[in-house]
Amino acid sequence: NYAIKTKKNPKEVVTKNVKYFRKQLQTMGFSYDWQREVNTTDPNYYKWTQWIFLQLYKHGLAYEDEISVNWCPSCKTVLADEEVVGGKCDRCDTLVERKKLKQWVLKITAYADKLLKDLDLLDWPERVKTMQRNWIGRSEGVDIEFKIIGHEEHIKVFTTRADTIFGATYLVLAPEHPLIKKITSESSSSEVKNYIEKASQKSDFERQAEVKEKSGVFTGAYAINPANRERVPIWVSDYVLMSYGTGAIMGVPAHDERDLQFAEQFRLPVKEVISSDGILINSGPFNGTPSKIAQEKIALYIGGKKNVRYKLRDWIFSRQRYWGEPIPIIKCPKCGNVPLKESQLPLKLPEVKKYQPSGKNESPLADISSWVNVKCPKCKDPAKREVNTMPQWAGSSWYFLRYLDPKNKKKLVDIKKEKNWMPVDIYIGGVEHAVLHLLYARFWHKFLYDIGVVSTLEPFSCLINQGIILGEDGEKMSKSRGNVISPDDIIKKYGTDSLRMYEMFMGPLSFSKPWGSQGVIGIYRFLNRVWYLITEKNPVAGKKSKKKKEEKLILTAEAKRKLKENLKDLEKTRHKTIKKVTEDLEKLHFNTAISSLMEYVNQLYGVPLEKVNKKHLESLALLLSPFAPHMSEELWNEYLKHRKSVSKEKWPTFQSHLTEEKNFILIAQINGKIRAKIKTKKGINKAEAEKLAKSSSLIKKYLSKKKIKKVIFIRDRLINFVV
Ligand code: ANZ
Ligand code: ZN
Repeated sequence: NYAIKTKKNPKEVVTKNVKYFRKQLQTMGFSYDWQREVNTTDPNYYKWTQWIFLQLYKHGLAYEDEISVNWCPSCKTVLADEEVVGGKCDRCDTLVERKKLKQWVLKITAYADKLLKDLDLLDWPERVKTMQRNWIGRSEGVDIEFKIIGHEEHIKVFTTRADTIFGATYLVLAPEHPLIKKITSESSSSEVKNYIEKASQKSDFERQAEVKEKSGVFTGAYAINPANRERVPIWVSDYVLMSYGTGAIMGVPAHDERDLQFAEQFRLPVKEVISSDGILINSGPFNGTPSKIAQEKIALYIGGKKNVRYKLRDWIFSRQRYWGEPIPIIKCPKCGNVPLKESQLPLKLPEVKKYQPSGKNESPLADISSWVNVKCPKCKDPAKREVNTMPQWAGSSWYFLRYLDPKNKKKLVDIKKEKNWMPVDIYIGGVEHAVLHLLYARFWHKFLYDIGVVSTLEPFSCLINQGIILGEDGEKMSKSRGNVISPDDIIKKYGTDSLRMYEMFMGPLSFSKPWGSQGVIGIYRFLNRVWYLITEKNPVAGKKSKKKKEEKLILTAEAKRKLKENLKDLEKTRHKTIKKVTEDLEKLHFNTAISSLMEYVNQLYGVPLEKVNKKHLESLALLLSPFAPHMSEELWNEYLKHRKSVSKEKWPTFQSHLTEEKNFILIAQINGKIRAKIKTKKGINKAEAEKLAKSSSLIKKYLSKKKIKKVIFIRDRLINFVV
């Protein structure tokens, strides 16, 4: 889209952007292994994307279908259901239209059950799992047949509420239902035809919208309700979708909101069949049966067939773009679709001058006759290449596997390497991927598992949705709002380490939070404090400060004792800080880890510099290194005089007995109200705590002339006098 808009060749645009991204990532000091860089638009990479497509094809999971699809008139391409957000194109916000086109489709529905069940194996945010569950939309129900009066055929409906069948007062067919033509009476036919015509212009999204006004038309035909043998009219309405269930429903207006709206609009009878306490009424032999039980019984009574239905649709995989992986299929007038041989991969995207969409429902590749016209590999007669390309989701559905073995020419990934690395331990990404990339990648992975390419059922064991950084005004950053903070500017002013560390300090990783200019400055100052602490204590050779000699400390005995105590305390803080930062990092609680580093530095500033042991400064530099790697490296090598890079050093360790707090604050209450807080030793018993509290003047005054009825004691926490 960007290339078309700016009239630049997409290949040049991508090359330039990759270079720019790489530079930005390197500036940030991220610890990526650049030898494993992959590029989904590189033929050496997409050879394997095409290879996966061929395997899907061979297993009957890639097929062509003439279907009604989402069409973006601005992008001039077909979109997957997942790319249509609120009825609009996810990329350009244009209202999506419906078109009937022949498309490649991937049979993700064959994996619906596995995709649903295996969500239980994942340590993912509950809301993402819920989104996937709803998107897959499994429903257990019953298919029921209604005999059409005067015709041989039956209308099959899908219902999750067979218990309500005695209240089914009409049937509704989706406008695309194949039986409509056959059963519509002559007097209704032109009206029905008009209605179908209009409905075909609406997208499924519009049709599902919660509108009060329902539309519909009577076919003139009737069916028999199999439960009570009553005659029910057959209607057509677009609130019933052809793509779900059987494309036909039984209308039960008394117990379904949409059916009620429809019935009221068209004055159809409303018949209550379940009482307010869930017992069947007006239901012949089932009167008095609880609704849940009746569901099973009625299904049996009318010969309904139990069925499981999914909302999930197959994945429309063709795009009418130039820039995408070519689909490795040759279309022969005689042999039909003929897949390329694996040895013919990669099928390279031809370099072209014109890459704008033609607007003729096909990719611009169709115009490159030298590329399109080939011989059929089977019969050698003239044939044509498939001209549609794959969607942008293809290459990203398996890229994490290629990182493990990026240069392998023989295989997508070596199985030993795959076994060693997979699954991905932590995957951090935005929630907007919930039913797109994260579902597609799981589908492909499960397929690769089934054909023995990978050894794990799931690709990503733990998922974390990071929050987004908002503008200072608390709104999403956008050019039009003028609230965009450029990382490049921040880096110029305060350095990469300040930027990194501030982003980690802003709050929990999963929260969205506004940028704060003062916040970056705060971190910048903190880093300066660390810098001076270490460089003053350890000036580089040659610059030895004279100050040090002049400042001889003369201390009283009391001050000496105090200093000794402070230094002891400081050593404990060192161990506590190591523990806190280590554990917080593992939990990705960066902000609290940084807070503890700040407290540590404050305490270090509380004792004279020359009394600070070097091990404090070393621990500090090591603990700081994941947050501020550039500055830590400089301190580690230049001032603390170590040879190895700080990133190659061992992580500091702590001794647990030094991290344990010996004291605690005893909360003393009278009738549940806090009256005093007393610092004391951990582990004291009830009698000791009572004695201590009673000796406090704050408590004494509340207890005088009062009778103590009860004393509640919680170890190492509180004591409460009920008076
Ligand atoms: C009668 C009934 C009575 C229903 C009642 C619901 C409540 P889920 O859970 O979403 O699967 N339905 C079936 N196919 C449909 C289609 N193609 N287009 C629109 N609606 C369709 O819901 C299943 C219910 O959705 C089915 O059960 C059917 O309405 C409706 F008190 O049948 B029910
Ligand atoms: Zn678009």
